[in-house]
Amino acid sequence: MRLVVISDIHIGSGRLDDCDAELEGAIINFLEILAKDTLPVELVINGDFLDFVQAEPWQGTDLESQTSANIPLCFTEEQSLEKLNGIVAAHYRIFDALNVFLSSVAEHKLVILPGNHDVDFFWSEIRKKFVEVVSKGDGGVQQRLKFHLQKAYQPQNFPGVWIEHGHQYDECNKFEVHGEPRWSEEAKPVFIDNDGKPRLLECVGTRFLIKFLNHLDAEYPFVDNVKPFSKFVKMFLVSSLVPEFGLLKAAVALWAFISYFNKTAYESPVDILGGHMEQPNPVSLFAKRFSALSPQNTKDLTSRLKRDGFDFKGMPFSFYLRDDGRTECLLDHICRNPHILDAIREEDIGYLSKKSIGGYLTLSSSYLKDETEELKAAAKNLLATESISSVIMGHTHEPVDPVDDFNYVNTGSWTRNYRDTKDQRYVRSWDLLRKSAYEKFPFELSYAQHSRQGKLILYNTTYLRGH
Ligand SMILES: [Mn+2]
Repeated sequence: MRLVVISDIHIGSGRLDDCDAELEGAIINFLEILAKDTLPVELVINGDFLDFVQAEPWQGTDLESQTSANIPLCFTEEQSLEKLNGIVAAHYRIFDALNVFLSSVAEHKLVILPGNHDVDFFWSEIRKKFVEVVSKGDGGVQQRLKFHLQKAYQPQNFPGVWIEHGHQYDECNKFEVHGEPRWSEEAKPVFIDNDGKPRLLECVGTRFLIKFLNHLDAEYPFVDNVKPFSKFVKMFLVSSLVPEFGLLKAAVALWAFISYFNKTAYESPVDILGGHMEQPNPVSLFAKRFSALSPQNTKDLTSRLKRDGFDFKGMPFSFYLRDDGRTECLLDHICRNPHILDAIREEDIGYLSKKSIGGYLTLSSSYLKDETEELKAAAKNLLATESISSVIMGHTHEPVDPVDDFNYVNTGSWTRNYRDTKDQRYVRSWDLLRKSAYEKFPFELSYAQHSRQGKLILYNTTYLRGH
């Protein structure tokens, strides 16, 4: 038996779908190769196989709700099902390839673990529909397709192997309520909302995507492809605080993110932000950012704010930028009504260079936790347990190769991801996140295998467009 582990394929549908034709082809090709393997294969898809958060429908106020105790919730089972139907329609060839894989060798097996983008697998209707689509009614195939709704999967045939998506070690994407994990059959990430409807628990990362990033993604399709999240915040989101270096919309999204942490019952924001938010004060950076708007933009924004119910109390816009308390009040209003920013036109998006951003770099250093390191630390702890000898995770989208004394791999992602190259080190702009920057986002197909000697191997091939 051969153990093959992949993760983070993010198959979606519609405008925000990361899985383009080239990627789809690569996935099908991979499954066809596995199908032909004469040795029985246990294929484990370790989370974020499908992307429900970005699959259509992703707009609409009905996608979010909360419990009577203000715990944020997102999709109902019905909404998840609508999303799944869209994904299947857009990528039926991948589901066919899974069927071919399972039906070509009678011992081939598929195990699916949910990740933070497909927590929807906790719904029974989603699992039922998935099995129906992949098995095409074949009972033998159905028996060899399993979902594992627990924190980690330890395959019976491979003692000592621990497989886990990894989001539970990521402050922004973990599923927890009042310190209790909600990621198992016994403690499902499902709660009843104010209207009595069962819905999925919404982690901070998902909330951020639904509220802000998904809207930017339409124009900048690669905003969610700079991973891990902390890297994106450091490179792009924080830059938007500096006039002419990014979108005001993005800056506001960043503010919403920070204040969201301050207002929830989650862990202290200081844990996530590294305690460096005071130097320099982000509110004053926002004030500076707003002050730098052109007179026309200021005028348009002011009238839009008035129209949307912001009470200027007879004072000019600039009055609200002179004092931190007032600026915060303005920001909170915009966060609740982000469409207000449609009133302004932003054209000049400068390059980020080491020289010209001084203050930005100060703010960004140790801004967020480094997810890749967080997961490595968790793997180290697991490996210290006697019964665990190999750890496989995903989630961060940054592949990690095993080293001699550390039998841990991260399978990265099959989506296009930004790679830092030497010549690009200090010159980047928001333009990089537009569709035209395609070639800067190669993809890497990585999969982990477990050798007979108990060592993990990570195979990867980088694909560049046209290569
Ligand atoms: Mn993930």
